[in-house]
Amino acid sequence: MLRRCLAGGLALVYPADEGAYSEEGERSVWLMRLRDAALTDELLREIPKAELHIHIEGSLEPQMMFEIAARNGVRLRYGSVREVREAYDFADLQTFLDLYYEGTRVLLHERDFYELTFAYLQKATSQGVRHAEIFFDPQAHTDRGVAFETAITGIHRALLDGQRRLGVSSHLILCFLRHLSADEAAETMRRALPYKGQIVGVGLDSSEVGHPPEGFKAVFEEAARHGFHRVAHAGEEGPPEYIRQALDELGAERIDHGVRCVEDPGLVRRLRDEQVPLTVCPLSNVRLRVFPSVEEHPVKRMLGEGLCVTVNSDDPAYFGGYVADNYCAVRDGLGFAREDFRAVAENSFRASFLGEGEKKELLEVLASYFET
Ligand code: ES4
Ligand code: ZN
Repeated sequence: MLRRCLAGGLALVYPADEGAYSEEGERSVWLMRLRDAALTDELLREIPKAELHIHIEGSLEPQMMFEIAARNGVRLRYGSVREVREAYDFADLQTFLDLYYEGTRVLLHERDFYELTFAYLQKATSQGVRHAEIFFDPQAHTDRGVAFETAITGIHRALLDGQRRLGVSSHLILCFLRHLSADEAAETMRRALPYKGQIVGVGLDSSEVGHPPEGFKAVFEEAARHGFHRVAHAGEEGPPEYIRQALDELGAERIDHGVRCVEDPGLVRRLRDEQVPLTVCPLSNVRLRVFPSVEEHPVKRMLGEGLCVTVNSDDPAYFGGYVADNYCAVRDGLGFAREDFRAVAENSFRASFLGEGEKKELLEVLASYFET
């Protein structure tokens, strides 16, 4: 089907590799995509958007990893930035996480967390991010002897400066590491309480398979009692059942990833009917081999099914791109059109934990961007 072109010239784009055809009975039909020539990288960067799925520790660029390691006297197992990048060839989520936790070892002082966070906000604002809801993994730091206070104070100070100097608003979401115990999550919740005013919600991340959401029911209930929003990674590598558990047992208001919902039509219906936001991260899913390529990623189908999809970066330093780079990837790989980008950007503000007034303001900025 030809897509309506609202903004100028159309270009025919043929798939880059010969494998990208669909089988229709006996016939092989080349998929030809119409690409809106006006959808330049620059235009996609300029779309006002919220980023709702970004792990701050996953924004640690190799360059910064080396700088901070040097000043903190931390020995890395790589000799150069190039060697680090070469190591970023992941077989799955776990092989990535092993390197991700290794990278966090350089972060020792408040200043390190500040610089990491402010650098992310600079990069994000250069890609059109007006509001960011940022995950952090306190247990990745407290388990190494770095105080909860050190991490959150550095991050929070950068968030305040981001608002003041860059005009980007932000919220912080504390993630529990699901490969650790529920008791350790509860202890982390207790440590967070003195900083309640600096944290908008709790999440659940790390190694998914074998660590179902239901194990964290009690700590999510405790978080809810304290007024925290709740989100959870589910259906990234784990089965659709984990998405159901995240909703029913944890009271998750958004599902991070959620892409394996496509295997379960009943669940897709539910997610659509309830308009549960899904924070999808296409480049992450390809790098971690959840899907073989962006061309085969279901995000366009999910949007077409009426799901509340947002597009995000996850761990941008490790997965080859920030949020607008993910927008470019779905343009190139899946033929995302102008109205698709408008939908995901609108969803990003609607699905955020901003107040209704702030959402309305940002949705108006977005509307005027698309209408001029
Ligand atoms: C993560 Cl991609 C991903 N999945 C689960 N947990 C994570 N922590 C950081 N990145
Ligand atoms: Zn994630």
